[in-house]
Amino acid sequence: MARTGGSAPASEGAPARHEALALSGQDVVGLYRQMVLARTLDERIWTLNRQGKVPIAASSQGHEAAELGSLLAAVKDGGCFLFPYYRCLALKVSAGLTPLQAMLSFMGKEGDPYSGGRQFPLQGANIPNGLIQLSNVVGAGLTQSVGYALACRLRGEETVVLSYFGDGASSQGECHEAMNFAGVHRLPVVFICENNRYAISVPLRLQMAVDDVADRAASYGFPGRVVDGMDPFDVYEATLDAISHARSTGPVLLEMKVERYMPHTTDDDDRRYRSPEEVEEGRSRDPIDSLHSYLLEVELLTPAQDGEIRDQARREVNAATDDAEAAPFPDPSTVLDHVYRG
Ligand SMILES: Cc1ncc(C[n+]2csc(CCOP(=O)(O)OP(=O)(O)O)c2C)c(N)n1
Ligand SMILES: [Mg+2]
Repeated sequence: MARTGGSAPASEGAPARHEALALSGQDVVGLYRQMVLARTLDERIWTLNRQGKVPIAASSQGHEAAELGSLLAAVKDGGCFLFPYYRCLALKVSAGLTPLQAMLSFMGKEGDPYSGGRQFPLQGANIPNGLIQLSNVVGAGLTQSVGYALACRLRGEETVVLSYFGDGASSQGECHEAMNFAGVHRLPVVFICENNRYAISVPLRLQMAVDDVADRAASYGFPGRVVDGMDPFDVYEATLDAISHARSTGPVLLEMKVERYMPHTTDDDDRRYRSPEEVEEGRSRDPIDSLHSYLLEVELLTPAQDGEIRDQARREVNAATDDAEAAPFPDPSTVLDHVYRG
């Protein structure tokens, strides 16, 4: 008997959960494939940090269902633009960035498509894949994404902007400014808060006096909804709905409750502020395990196919690691290229 969890199949007689959402078997297996690849890459990056080859990384382990369920909705819609934040590795590699491009960026190598090895990893504009994350200043992406949505409106485009941020960012002044402005002008933005209950070491109860970030939406005049961010189907359904509302009516705030499996970044030691039991409890609801069980139960996946998906992810990540290690660092004589000097 497969484990029931966030992605539990429908009961006897009812359509399977993905069918009820008009998703094909290929869609769901594709989602699983993306999750496995993102996790494999993320784990490798962490190992490379410990070997001294990656200076710093923020992990999306535990956030995959929130990032990839919402990305699937954006892809199905076909008219979205993404403003991720620094934790969105899974989102970025599934939105079109290759594992090699990601690895070059994490190692600070010449071919880094974002900044040629000069910036925090995966940070900057990646226009071919419809991604902008200009900095890791917490909350700054929110106002930028709202400005982008306003520009789309002025140009007469139908684009909906998906703006990702953390629970800690929701306590920043820029979050208020962005949501207030978006609410006043009914801009086509879906605000996606990946609430992992921590801002580095600061727990949620010291960041805000209410339980749900989603409650704040009411004060900006638009809907807010709490979503189980460990369940890709709930995430997909809520995001698709929110995109449609954003395009026709105005902003929506989705609060995805997620787990952060790793420390804040590779520079952090989370044993100083949370118990191993708390992390273990979160791991018992791993979105990859739940989707795996679901796929076996609805017979969209066999153990052999699963093995092939995992081998394929390992091969891709191995090749990306080898190629990025062999790539040169930027030529020191180019250090001031693309730098604004006034
Ligand atoms: C304006 C600003 N203040 C502080 C920091 C340092 N900082 C980096 S990440 C972070 C925590 C953000 O937490 P949250 O928004 O919940 O995102 P998470 O990392 O948990 O996904 C802080 C305080 C920063 N980068 N920018
Ligand atoms: Mg957080």
